[in-house]
Amino acid sequence: MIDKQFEKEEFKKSVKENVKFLYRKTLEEATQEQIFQAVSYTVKDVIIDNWLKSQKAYEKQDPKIVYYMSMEFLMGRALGNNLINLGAYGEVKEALEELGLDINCIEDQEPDPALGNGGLGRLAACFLDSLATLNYCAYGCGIRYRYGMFKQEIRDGYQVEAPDNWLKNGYPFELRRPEYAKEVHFGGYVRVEWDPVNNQNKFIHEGYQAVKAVPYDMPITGYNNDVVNTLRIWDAEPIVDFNLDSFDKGDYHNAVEQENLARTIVEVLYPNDNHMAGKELRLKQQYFFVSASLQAAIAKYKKTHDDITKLHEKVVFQMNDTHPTVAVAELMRLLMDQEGLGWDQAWDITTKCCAYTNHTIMSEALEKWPIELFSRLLPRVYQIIEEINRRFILEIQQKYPGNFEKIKKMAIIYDGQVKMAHLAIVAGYSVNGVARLHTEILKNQELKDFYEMMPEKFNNKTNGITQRRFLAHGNPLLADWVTDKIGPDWITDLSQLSKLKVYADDEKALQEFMTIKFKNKERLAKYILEHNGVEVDPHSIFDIQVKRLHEYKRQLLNILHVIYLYNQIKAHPEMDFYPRTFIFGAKASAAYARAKKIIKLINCVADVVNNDASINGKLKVVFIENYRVSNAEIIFAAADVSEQISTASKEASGTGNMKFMLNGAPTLGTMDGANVEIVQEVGEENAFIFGMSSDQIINYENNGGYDPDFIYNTDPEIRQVLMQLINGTFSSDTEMFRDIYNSLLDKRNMPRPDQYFILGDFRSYAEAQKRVEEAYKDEKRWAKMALLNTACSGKFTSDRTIQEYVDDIWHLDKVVVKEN
Ligand code: 26V
Repeated sequence: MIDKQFEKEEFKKSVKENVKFLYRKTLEEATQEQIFQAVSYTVKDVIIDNWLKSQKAYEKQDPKIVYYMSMEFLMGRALGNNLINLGAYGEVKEALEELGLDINCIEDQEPDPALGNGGLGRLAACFLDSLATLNYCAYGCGIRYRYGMFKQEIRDGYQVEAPDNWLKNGYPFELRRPEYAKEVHFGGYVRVEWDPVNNQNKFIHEGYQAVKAVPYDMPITGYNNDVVNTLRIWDAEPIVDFNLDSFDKGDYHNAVEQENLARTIVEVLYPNDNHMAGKELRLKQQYFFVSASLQAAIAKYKKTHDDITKLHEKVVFQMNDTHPTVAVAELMRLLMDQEGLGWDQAWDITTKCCAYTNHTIMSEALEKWPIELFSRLLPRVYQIIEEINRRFILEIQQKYPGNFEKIKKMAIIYDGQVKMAHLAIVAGYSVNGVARLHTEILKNQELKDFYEMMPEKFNNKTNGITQRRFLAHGNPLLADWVTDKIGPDWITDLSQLSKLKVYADDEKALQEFMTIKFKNKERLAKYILEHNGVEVDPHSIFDIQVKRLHEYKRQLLNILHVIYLYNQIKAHPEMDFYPRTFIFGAKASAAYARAKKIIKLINCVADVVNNDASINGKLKVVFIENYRVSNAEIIFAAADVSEQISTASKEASGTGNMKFMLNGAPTLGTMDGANVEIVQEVGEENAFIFGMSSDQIINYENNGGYDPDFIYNTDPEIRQVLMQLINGTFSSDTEMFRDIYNSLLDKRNMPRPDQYFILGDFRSYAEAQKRVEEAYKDEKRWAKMALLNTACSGKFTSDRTIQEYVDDIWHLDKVVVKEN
């Protein structure tokens, strides 16, 4: 049953009233943006009722709560998603049409809340959607960055970063909660005092700077179950009273410093993905949101429970990578210094409350903080980590007497650094990887010593994605077709998609499936024309690679192959060649020079290829500017080929691969991350697999023997492509791509030339691309492959992932909010 407020007449009335109250305008006078705000307020009204209802249900049922602690939540737009989950999208679309408005244009007014970089942040957002949909009580805990992920502009082929001021018009889907503000302390020193009453030392933190953490809550709606959970993101404000106090004391300097700290701490999301820079402000951000979130969680628990030693029965903190790992020490501090527990009791609780997910094995991404910085910024927390470390080393010595190698490799504090992953593993009761292969590599390579010492902690949770956003909302044509064929249950039970397998040889169904794909390609072509000014042919193969730009993801392999194809077509104009559009979308970290050069290369190749009349439009290259969640939805729906070509062993899981698959695009990929499981589900004959295995790669890395120079010298076509990087083919400045060329061949490139085995996999990739072309030419075969990809994608719903977390790690209780 649809909510009364969404009935058309009621809804239209409400939108008009909101426009009047908010802007003193009539609908005709209002801008699209103002109408977006008015529509959102109407939707928020409904949500707030359910929010209160959920709150009440939780209070009554007292379920265990998961706090998903993450520096990043890449939410994407809320309006359309909320309408889908409230079951009101169709109704609202029609109501807006009757007002002469297009729901797509209204949705396009919403800024894309981009409080995350890529995979890790988007995963957090999918998890919140699944948690609410599966009736679990969950809080997302994060930071309300003033500026989210930068906006990418392409100027003269270069990436230019522009600030993302997502709050400038006010964000309708957030609620400021000043009554839940918490104080967070930085710097200062620790004074030790004997407490004769409790017969123990007291640790008193003094001389610190204080910041007020003020939460903003965003509603997270479940699908058709009236559940509304909360994403709580913290803003920083100066502590006014303290300021006045300081002025009184003449401590003007300190007051100004506190004000500055408050202003800078949540200013901007660090736009690196997979690279640890060791910036002090980043550690401040981490501690800031962790401390505030833990204080809030404990306060909430204590409101209805009086025994803090049973905290773990009602609360679990899941740490999204090591970024929030300071939580284990902060929880110890709160339990000891605030709640008065002793070490052993506090440790017992902490190690039953905290769990850790690893998202990468790239060594550059492992977080290590210099002792000097850490102890200066968080003196009391550092003391606690030292004690955790001391006790852990004793344990190592007990288990491996005389083995100092073990201590060196496993200590939390070593070589002047605090190693956050080690802290997370030692204090967490669960350590999980994000795809089967990734978890195996953790157990057998990266974290081998820890796995040997505490095997019971390690487990796998293969990632997933929410079908509500990436099919129901992003691909309405396919969503309706699926519902037409198998009913609507897939929306909350994606395994239902396997029922589509019976259509794999049904010509009519295949035809319908491919017609929908074509319409989605037309939709993307229109987007590309409007936003990039490039005309693309929806009859060509849409071959798409969208993800953050990183060398290990090998966008370079893709574009070098495009150059190779271009050479082939030029050399053999008569050659049979199915028209192809290579589509890229990627942001490079602002400080990652080589990644930015690869963007420039893609754009330079596009310039040459797209303007070469002699190739007859057979090849097109497009770089979609400002790839983000909102345009991703359109892109996945329109893909023929999903490029997942990371160097084997490097991509922990990937989640874009799953979004493509769900939307009926076969994977062209390496046996890396979750690709392995995708192939297992869909069958090798419905994917295009190439390249070295992770074992081969790891073997080369450990034992040497890889020689890109040999490939260069013995394969003239590869050599030609590489020469073109430095002979003026794609830039009159022959030095433009020298660094890229050198990265592949120069012995001085560290740790070795062609670190990501691009030349080593090139031939195998080109050959797989050839198989793609052959398969595509056979229309029926291709349609069957595409359909089977959708039909076999059921495993990759984040609903399945979340249920596994619940069963194996969190042990949450289901709540009932909606009475039947
Ligand atoms: C790491 C770092 C390192 C320190 C500096 C700032 C910073 C910011 C973000 C990150 C996250 C990198 C890890 C990451 O995004 N991993 C991705 O996680 C996805 C979800 O599990 C997974 O699908 C991708 O394969 C994996 O690369």
